[in-house]
Amino acid sequence: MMLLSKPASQHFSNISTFFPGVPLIDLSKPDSKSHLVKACEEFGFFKVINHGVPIQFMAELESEAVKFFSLPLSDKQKAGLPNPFGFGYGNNKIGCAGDVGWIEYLLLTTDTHSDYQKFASIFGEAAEKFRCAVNDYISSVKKMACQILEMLADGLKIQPRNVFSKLLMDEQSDSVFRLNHYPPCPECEESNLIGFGEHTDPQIISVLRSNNTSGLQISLKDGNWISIPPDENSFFINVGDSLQVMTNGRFKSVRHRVVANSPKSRLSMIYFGGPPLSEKIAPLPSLMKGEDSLYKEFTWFEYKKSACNLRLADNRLGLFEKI
Ligand code: GA4
Repeated sequence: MMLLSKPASQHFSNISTFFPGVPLIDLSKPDSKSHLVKACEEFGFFKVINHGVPIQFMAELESEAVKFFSLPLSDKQKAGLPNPFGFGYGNNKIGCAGDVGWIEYLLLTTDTHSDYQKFASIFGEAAEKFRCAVNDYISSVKKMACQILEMLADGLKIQPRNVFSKLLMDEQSDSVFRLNHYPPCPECEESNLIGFGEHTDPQIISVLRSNNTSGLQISLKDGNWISIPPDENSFFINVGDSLQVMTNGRFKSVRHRVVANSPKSRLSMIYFGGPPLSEKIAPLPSLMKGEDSLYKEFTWFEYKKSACNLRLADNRLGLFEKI
């Protein structure tokens, strides 16, 4: 991988080893709804098991991703430069405001048919295998994300139960998918090298699966950072900024980051379930019970556009909070 500059070492305080208290949700259990609501309120983050996504889809996509990231740089760059509204390959640079990380990645829309020309230009004949692996994986993970969102609506006792999930199911849904590769950096082991800097996800819900390499950390309400033990057979779910707004701050979008000082490669795949660009993002009246909205009204397009010009660590929702 080409680095723009020598990796900067960062000094973090209060990082525990692995944190045992991350909520674990068994999606096959009927009583999970209340646990889900509690996890979204307390952490904005949880791990799910018995998720119904075939392990074979996870393994196949991982193997296609490993093949992609093993290609010569010039081939990977055929995907074009990434932008938050589309497809592309990125190396070290994240977003448009100057953030960097020890990472290379592929950003994809969730409509693999419209991206097919780009796949074909990278993979030639192997393009269809890659596209199918992405497609199978996204379809299955999206279904699980919708199931979680419907259980959350039930847990919050609001109707209709597809009030959140319909936004992901909408044909115009602006969801994104990304494959992240954090190469090993043996000489950086002591330095807490930043793979992906701290941020919250702008969308409604994010579904992350990684290989068995550590690196993911989340920030607790008290500001302490904790490391999340990897688990290649489970998924980690993040509440995004949009869900925080729709619940008028009851659910918290979780601040997270990836440190990349592992002797092993970390590979993650993340589905970001977002609303249509024209959707108004505002607290649901059924959740307000007489309270005032904490946010000014905005569309997903306006939020996404403003996010592009800010640094990764910035509080993007700050611009839309009522004073
Ligand atoms: C974080 C979540 C997703 O990975 C992403 C990221 C996007 C990008 O990589 O282009 C952003 C980042 C993410 C938040 C703020 C902006 C946009 C980089 C950045 C500095 C694809 C997304 O939707 O928002």
